[in-house]
Parts: sequence; C-alpha cells; structure tokens
Amino acid sequence: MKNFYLILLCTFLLGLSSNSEGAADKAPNLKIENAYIFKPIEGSNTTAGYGRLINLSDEAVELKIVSAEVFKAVELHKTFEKEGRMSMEEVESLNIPAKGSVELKPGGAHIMLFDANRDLKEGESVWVRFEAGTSQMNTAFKIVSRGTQN
Ligand SMILES: [Cu+2]
Repeated sequence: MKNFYLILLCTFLLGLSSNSEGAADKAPNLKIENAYIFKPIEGSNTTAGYGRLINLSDEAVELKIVSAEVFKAVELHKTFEKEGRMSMEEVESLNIPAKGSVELKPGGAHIMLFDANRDLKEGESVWVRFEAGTSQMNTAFKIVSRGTQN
C-alpha cells in the first residue's frame, strides 16, 4: 500500500520530459534483468517500472531514461524518507558502478511512466529507451499486476 501511495503522489509531480528520437545504437555493456512495469491501477494512466540495471563494463555509467512506448512522458525517480514520510523526486541519471548493478524496486529508485495513451494488458511488453553517454538502448518491460512482483 505504501507503493500505491507513492504512485498517487507522482501523479501530482507531472513534469515535462524530453522525447528526443536519437540514434538507436546498442549499449552492449549494459543490460536490464527482470524488467517489469506495474499495470496502471484502475482509473490511472501513470505507473512505475523496475528491474536490475547491470553494468558489465570497466567504467561507471550514467544512465538516463529517454522515452517509452505508449507513455507520453518518463522520468527516473529516487525515493527518500522525510520526516517519517516516503516521498520521491526526479533524478537526471542513475550512476551504475563499473562491473556493478543498481536495483530498481518498489520503495526505491524506479522509472516513472506518465500518461499511457491506451490500456495495458498483463503479459504484454513495452519498450523503454535509455541513454548512456552517446549510446542508447531499448529494453522490453513486461506489464505485470501489482502484487505479482516485489
Ligand atoms: Cu516516482
């Protein structure tokens, strides 16, 4: 339920997000495992996505989010606790250490997806585009129901 509250909070933080269509070069030294997006709750078209970001290279990477299929705007968010309440804020990028990984998970860092232009079905996949330095990568995120993943 805490996460549900966070999602609601995010609907108030709607901002503008860039949607540039750049070159789709692969970023072979990066991969995202267990990538999933919660199906938006009834009456909402905003949701969040998670997964494990893995950097296979010898250099740290600053990962940014570029765009997502179906959704009008995307942001990277970090969650923090302030005076006993969970809140979140947009961050420009996430640092993934050399040969390291960062876990996006409920209650932690996540991708925030705004304004879906259609209903999403459980089990379908949505492409999300990320950028690391000069390269970009697309990753398929699976739509799952809240409660089936943690
Ligand atoms: Cu958020």
